[in-house]
Amino acid sequence: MAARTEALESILVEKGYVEPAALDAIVETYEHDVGPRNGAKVVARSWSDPAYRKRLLSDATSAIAELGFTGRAGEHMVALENTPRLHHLVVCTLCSCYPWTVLGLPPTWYKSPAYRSRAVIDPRGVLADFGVTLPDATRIAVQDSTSEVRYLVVPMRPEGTDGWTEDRLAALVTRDSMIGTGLAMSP
Ligand SMILES: [Co+2]
Repeated sequence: MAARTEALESILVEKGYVEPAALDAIVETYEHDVGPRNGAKVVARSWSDPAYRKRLLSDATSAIAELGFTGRAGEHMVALENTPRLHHLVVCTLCSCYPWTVLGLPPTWYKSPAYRSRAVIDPRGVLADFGVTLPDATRIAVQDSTSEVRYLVVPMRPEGTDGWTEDRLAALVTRDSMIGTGLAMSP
């Protein structure tokens, strides 16, 4: 499918029907504007509002829809909360299933065979590649996405953010922290 898509894209570009820059712009939009910012708002709300957090953890699809984020690849969402004892890392071992409505389009590495296999075999090694070192006591749970269920990781709220507004908090929530390959930024 990937080869077919690439072949189709190169023909369309060759014939002048699409601009590679336009395709890049669409991907950029999903990566930087539409996607992860949505997820960051969900995470910031869950950090600020205990009742919302409870709804998010029990029925993520509805809780995310409350903020207006619905659509393709977001129909069956599950939110997983990271804690000092348990860290969730999301992968799609089969292909590249990803929660578009909250995170946008998946980054290239998420689709790579290396990430998809190593995340399962050596999650700590993968985290180290991303610059994340967790205490030995923290268990890592690798979550395999499917086209049916897609995951949003709720990273731990950083220290020193008491009383922060949701907007300020959301700015600390990176895309990778919602996949589990990163942590939320420190203020
Ligand atoms: Co998949």
